[in-house]
Amino acid sequence: MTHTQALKTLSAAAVLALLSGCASNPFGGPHYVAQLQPLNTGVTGSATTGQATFTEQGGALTIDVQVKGAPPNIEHWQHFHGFADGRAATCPKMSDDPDTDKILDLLETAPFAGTTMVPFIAHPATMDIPKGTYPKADASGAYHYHVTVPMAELQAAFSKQFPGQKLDLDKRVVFIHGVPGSTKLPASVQSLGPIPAQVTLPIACGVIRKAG
Ligand SMILES: [Cu+2]
Repeated sequence: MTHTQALKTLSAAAVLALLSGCASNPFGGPHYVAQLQPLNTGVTGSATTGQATFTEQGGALTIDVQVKGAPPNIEHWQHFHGFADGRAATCPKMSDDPDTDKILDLLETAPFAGTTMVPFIAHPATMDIPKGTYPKADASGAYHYHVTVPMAELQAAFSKQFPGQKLDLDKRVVFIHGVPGSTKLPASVQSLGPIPAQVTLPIACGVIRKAG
């Protein structure tokens, strides 16, 4: 490639990066995208949508999550979920609800999506799912989460929690959770241990796919 060709390629990539509107890496390592589709709209009364991107560059992983249509003015738990046995996770559909409450709770996602793995909190490598700081939606139900974490640190924390497993982003799914604490839910709606079902109720899911 000549110098001029290289410059042209670089500028085209830079334009694409600007057009895509996220912190992408025109020159760097792998890039992954999850398109978030709404779940439990019957409870939220709105369609929670958005996009999560994962960009590896220079030994760091940048996690960027843009959400709209979420229940406003509350914190939203968000993680990637997956299987610790190498299986690829998928997003459940509302029709996969095994009981008759028409609500897909966290435990009912497990056969499709596995377990909660990495929290998208202020410091993901702490792996502190219950106590981490999650983003809060604004009055319109939107938020933007953006964090860069050293890849080695996150991988080490992950392998400690899930021995023998790698991050394997393209086998994971992103979940957004959370409805207001005042939301009435039937007793059939289950949660994780003592955590209220309103906190863990899935409101959007997206399969993470490797992008070109
Ligand atoms: Cu989750």
